[in-house]
Amino acid sequence: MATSWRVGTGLGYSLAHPSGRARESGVAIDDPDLSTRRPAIPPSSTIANLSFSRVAALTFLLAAGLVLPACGSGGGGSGGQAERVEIEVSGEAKSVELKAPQKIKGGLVQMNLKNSSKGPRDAEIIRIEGDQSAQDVLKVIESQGGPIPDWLQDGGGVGETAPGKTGKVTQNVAEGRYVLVSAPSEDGEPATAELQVEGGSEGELPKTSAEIVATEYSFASKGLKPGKNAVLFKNAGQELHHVVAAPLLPGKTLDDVKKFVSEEGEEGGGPPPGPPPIDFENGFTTAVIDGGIEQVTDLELKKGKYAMICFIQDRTGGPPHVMKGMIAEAEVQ
Ligand SMILES: [Cu+2]
Repeated sequence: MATSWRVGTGLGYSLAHPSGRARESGVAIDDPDLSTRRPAIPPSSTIANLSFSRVAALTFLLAAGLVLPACGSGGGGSGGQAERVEIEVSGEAKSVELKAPQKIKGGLVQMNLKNSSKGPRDAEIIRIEGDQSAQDVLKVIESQGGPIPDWLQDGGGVGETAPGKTGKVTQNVAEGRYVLVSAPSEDGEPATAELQVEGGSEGELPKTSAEIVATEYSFASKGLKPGKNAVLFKNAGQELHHVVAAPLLPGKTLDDVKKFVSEEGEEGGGPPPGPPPIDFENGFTTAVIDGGIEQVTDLELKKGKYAMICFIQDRTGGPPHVMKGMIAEAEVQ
């Protein structure tokens, strides 16, 4: 996924790939007719754009992803007994090489994504209920605003991680066959790997004081502090969701971000006029997760206000959730 805040269509992959797959007609936020239109993702060369794209890409994956049984949240578990899964990505901007185990024990799992590549990368997992291939998964991800088939379940994994860093996520992972997807930071093909998850013991997620809860079509957050946070990201809705977030620049408001996003999604549009109202460099994205899934992820945050956005579409297809109002402010204090 390239990184930018482009409003892509649904599953982040489109966003991540500004090269054109994702470009079509634009759609404005609050457009009453959006159910039949798709947002455009104009390619742009700015860092900001990159961020958006990336987010989108991740989103997609997540959406497809995990349908794990949710386990008790806020339990007293330390996560200490979680099965550790080490994933490493390398490669230049347009390419991704993915190193990951082919088989892991499920239940409570801590996934560590070491990013040895030149750009931001994610590692999202999707459970496959049929005999579909990784290519079939990518096809869904590339479909703009198309339906998300029922054979794609759960979601999860590690959101966008900066080069040289290791991203960490803890969640319960159901038994089954998974596809692991990592998208490039620029236009290019994502890398995929098959992952077999065998039964393990579900456990309680590590306790956190910070959380972000997604539903249709809104976010609620609390306890976010400057610096490193362990954050519970929970999907309390029915549809797939992710979080793409970035700090508001000084003097900018959520309305400015809404305007920016809808302009970016406009038909035939190149980058919107004027600088983006958000600080893409300090943004973050989570993996895409299905309703009932939750995970604890480490996020590095700055004091101030963030805009949180979801770019995933409904399972029945349609515009990215931001077009249905899934954009909210988070306070980091
Ligand atoms: Cu959503």
